[in-house]
Amino acid sequence: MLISGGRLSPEQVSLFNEDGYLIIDNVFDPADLEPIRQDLEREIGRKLEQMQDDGKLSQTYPEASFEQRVTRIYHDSRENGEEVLRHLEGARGGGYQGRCLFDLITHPKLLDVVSDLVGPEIIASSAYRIRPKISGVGRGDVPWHQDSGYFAPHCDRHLILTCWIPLVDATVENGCMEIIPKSHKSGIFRHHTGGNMGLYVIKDEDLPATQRNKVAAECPRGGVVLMTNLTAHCSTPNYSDTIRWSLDLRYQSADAPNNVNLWPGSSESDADANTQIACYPPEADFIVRSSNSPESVVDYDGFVSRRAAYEDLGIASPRQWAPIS
Ligand SMILES: O=C(O)CCC(=O)C(=O)O
Repeated sequence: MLISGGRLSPEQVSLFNEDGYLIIDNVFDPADLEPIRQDLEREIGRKLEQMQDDGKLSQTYPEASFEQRVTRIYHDSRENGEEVLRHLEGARGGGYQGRCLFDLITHPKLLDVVSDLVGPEIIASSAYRIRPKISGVGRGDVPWHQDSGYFAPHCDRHLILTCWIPLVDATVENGCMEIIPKSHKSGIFRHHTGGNMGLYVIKDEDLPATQRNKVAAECPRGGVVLMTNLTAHCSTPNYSDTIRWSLDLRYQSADAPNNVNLWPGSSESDADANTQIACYPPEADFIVRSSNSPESVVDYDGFVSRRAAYEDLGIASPRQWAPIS
């Protein structure tokens, strides 16, 4: 589906509300994604040189493409591949945090679309991820879940919008997501711990009967998959011989619970408040668009320092589930 004038039409907003997801093929010009792609390539190069200097690997495959290089490292040594992936992925404040990432998170074209669903006061919610899904390696396969399975229960009734952005065309072959339309209308499903890579998982028998209507969320480079936090989705194996690079970014209204005014670790009461209030307390939320208080919009340095402040805090995940049996 396409947008015109960079904004969602009222019909597209209704479709999103009805189905719990929407795939827009043309949010970005493919060229808009070049800076982050090139910066990730440079970051991978730097990391591999450092690992080579540390004597961890002899081959760094500088001639390999963005879609191939980390695969070669991974297939030579799982341990080295994991180290590179962890370096990039980002969780609890870590991972790749180049300016090009910030520029993408705050890209006006993306925020225009986000504002059509979330409203004009936009907070980039804490949990964003970079996902290089390597062919033939199951670590990138994500079991059925709702993002709210990870968020605090009091946030189930708020919209936390996922913007899933492929850096290459995402297809069934290279492991795009699958989505169950309208699943966001049934509240939170029971999750369990112990899915692939320790992720939360909804068992098949706990998924709604409409799972038979699941759709493959194929999306071209330049497009964005928009989803609610209650939309059930999973991510399928990569059967291609290239890496399926994507980012998932999240946004919410400033009216939804958040931790933008809390500086973690400054006092015990802050930490308590943080745990009770934010939708995903382990990581930092930050304001990316505001007409009410434009001065509160974070700049790149503010983004990096807020993320860093949460990095080693070890704040517990706000939602706990029983182990899978
Ligand atoms: O990128 C993927 O393969 C999975 C993404 C996902 O599950 C999510 O964004 O919640």
